[in-house]
Amino acid sequence: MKASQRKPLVVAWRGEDRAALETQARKGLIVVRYDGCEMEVLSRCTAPAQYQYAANNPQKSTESIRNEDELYAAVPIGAARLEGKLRQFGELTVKMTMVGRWEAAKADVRKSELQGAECERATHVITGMTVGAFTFFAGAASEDSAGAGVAGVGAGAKASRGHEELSQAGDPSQCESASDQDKEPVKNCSAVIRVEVAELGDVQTVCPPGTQSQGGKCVASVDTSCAAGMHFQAGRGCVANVVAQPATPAAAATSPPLSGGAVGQMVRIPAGTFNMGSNDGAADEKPVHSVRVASFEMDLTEVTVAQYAACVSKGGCQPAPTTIDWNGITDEKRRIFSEACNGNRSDRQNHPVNCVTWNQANTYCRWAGKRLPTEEEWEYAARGTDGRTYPWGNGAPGPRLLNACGSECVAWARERGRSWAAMYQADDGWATTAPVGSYPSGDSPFGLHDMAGNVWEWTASGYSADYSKNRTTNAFVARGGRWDDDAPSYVRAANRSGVAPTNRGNDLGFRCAR
Ligand SMILES: [Ca+2]
Ligand SMILES: [Ca+2]
Repeated sequence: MKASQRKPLVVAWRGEDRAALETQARKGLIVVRYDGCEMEVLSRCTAPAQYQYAANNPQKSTESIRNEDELYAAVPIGAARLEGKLRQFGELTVKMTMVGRWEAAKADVRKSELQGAECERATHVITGMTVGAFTFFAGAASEDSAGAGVAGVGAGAKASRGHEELSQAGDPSQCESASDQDKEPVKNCSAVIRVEVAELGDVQTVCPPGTQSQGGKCVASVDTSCAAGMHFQAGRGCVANVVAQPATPAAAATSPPLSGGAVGQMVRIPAGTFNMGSNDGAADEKPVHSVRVASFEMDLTEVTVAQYAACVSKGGCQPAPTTIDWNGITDEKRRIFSEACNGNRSDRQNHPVNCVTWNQANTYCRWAGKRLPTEEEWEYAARGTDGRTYPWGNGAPGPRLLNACGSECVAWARERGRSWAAMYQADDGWATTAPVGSYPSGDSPFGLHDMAGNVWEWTASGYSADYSKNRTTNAFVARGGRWDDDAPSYVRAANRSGVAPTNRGNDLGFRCAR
């Protein structure tokens, strides 16, 4: 199942079926039978947990669907019924105002824990639901207002083909009164727009010899073919034949005097052209497009607690925060998970600094005579030119390749009353962050450490809903996945996350470029 199909929009559902989700959510975890295209709610089967509501300030978003691939990725449930409308109108559009999310207190439910009737047919539980108001219509986004209903206008090849409402729920004007302090969705703005599903814990994909399960699909265990200029190395995948020597500290002498001096070893990344993005991932990774990146240098590792402290002691940076924060965070979450902030931990000097805002990351890089990398530079540095999925190649993530959520992290979460899923059924040695460079088998083709996992990394680039859209400055792109990720898709080199610049996550750090 593709990553996008784990977070399907449910805007094509019948109104009463969506309303049933709202009702059911107040009773307990929703159990479903889901095959990627059809979802059946098993209302008589229950899972032993509840949802908690996490509110945010109203957030507007528009999603455009222009071909069948996008249709099946965005609205997998009911997509077959919509193919005709898509052909007729050329485009389907979802306009959303989101005010919050129901979050399951427990995500890794095992089939044996289910109670009630029909549970033997269950495949997934719903672990999250985005709520608010939406309009789903056939036609382009621009045809929703002034030109609505006017067919055949325009002289160009892309003449307007009109507008037809397909479904609608909630009242966007009611959503305006929502805030991140809400304990539950505001009236008339509580429609379920998108659900997130997790496979039941003991459903396993059985794969033929020579392949392994990856996000529910069987893929070749090891791909030994490499692009020109690279060779295959057991345990590492394709690596560049020549890896440039790290820049010497002397090279930093040419940096502007703003700098506190070169901090952290850097690797020279040669200029190159690569295919950025992915057709297998989320909508924001599309379209795949060719990008030419000029030569630059990238920090070998994520910026560490000790490196950041050097900037603080010289007056260039504020102390690293010791709490997490983002819009809509609950007091309970802040209390439990701030523990994983490294800034004040003398035993974590060689761990990545985390819980820092975008501005704090940007300030540090400038102080060091560097800058944050663009997301183009970041993705190129992570995957090189051969189209590989992960920094190490195409093999599934495992406990020697990266620091993600293995059995150690599930146990850590359990001690804190949380039920988390594992990316792999093994112990990778570090429950939260790991010392930088602990997983050299997972290095990128240029020898960079931890380009998958450990902490997400801030980039200089504003987020866009996909590569054809304009970028915003309300959110910056973070890359690479993190220590608490439970699905391989999150640590793919093409995966993107748009993060508000003031967010401080215990799974979010950075590295610098120049
Ligand atoms: Ca781990
Ligand atoms: Ca990382």
